[in-house]
Amino acid sequence: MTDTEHRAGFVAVIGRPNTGKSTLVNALVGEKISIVTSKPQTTRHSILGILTEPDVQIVFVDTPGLHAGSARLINRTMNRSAAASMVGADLALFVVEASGWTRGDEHALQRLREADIPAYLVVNKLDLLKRRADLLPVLENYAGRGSFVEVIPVSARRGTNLERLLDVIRQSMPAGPQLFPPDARTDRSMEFRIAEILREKLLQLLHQEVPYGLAVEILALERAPDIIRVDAVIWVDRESHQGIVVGQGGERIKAVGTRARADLEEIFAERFFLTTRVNVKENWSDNARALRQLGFEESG
Ligand SMILES: Nc1nc2c(ncn2[C@@H]2O[C@H](COP(=O)(O)OP(=O)(O)OP(=O)(O)O)[C@@H](O)[C@H]2O)c(=O)[nH]1
Ligand SMILES: [Mg+2]
Repeated sequence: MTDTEHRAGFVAVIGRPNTGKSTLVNALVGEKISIVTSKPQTTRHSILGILTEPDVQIVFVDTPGLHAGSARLINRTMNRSAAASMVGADLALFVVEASGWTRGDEHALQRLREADIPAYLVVNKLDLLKRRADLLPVLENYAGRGSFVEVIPVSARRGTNLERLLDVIRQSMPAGPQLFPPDARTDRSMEFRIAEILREKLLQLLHQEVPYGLAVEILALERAPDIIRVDAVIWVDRESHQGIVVGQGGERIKAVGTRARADLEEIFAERFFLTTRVNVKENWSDNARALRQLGFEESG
């Protein structure tokens, strides 16, 4: 293979929930592709983030955090989606946190072993280590836990060491033509991304058990010359959550709309007009038909 040969490939970004996978994909691609919150199980679908450079195209697959416990159908669907993303991937980034190796990491690592693809161990949230001297023992301890090509410490949030990570990924991509058009950033529709941004704001503004019972569906998207009109439904899985999401005098739902609109206008460089309402769909997260309607793949 000569240096001038074009390379392209898929990189599955996997790990337990909340390690910073989506933050990392957004930082590597240079655009907000995937939503980020402080709550585990934020990402529910596999989402492509595409980085196109003159000589290489890297297709990152952000995935739902792998987790044990498959009480509800949505959890089984999320885990299956993450595992499926490793099939056919050229490379995996196994993302853990610098602050400690957990049982959740061990569980996720087992799924990686089953996939049998080359993996880099990405030790994220480096910025949270109090002393630099703490890093080396952490890296040594982690390296022996699996068979990784290399261990790379980063801070996805601060952008630390991401160039180094990108360099090794570039080198690992197989020779081949572009897999997506050069201007593509993701495989997801505008509707999907709008629903996700709304869900991000809801997750950020809600606490305890409510967030896990939320889903957002876009009923209509109309492109007028100077504005995009969006009609969205927020589904909750029990009656008592409806009022919590709406908030007193509609305050919370209004804040969600305002924050979502600000993000959308930045991402898409268009003006948005959002209409949202909150409806109840009892127990949707354990219902195959409801999951299919909400765009969950392979939820049989
Ligand atoms: N301090 C610090 N926080 C980070 C870093 N990267 C991500 N975070 C935070 O970690 C939390 C989880 O980030 P996400 O990117 O949503 O994590 P995820 O792995 O995609 O989570 P799931 O989608 O739930 O699996 C958020 O509060 C992020 O801001 C980092 O490098 N440093
Ligand atoms: Mg995520």
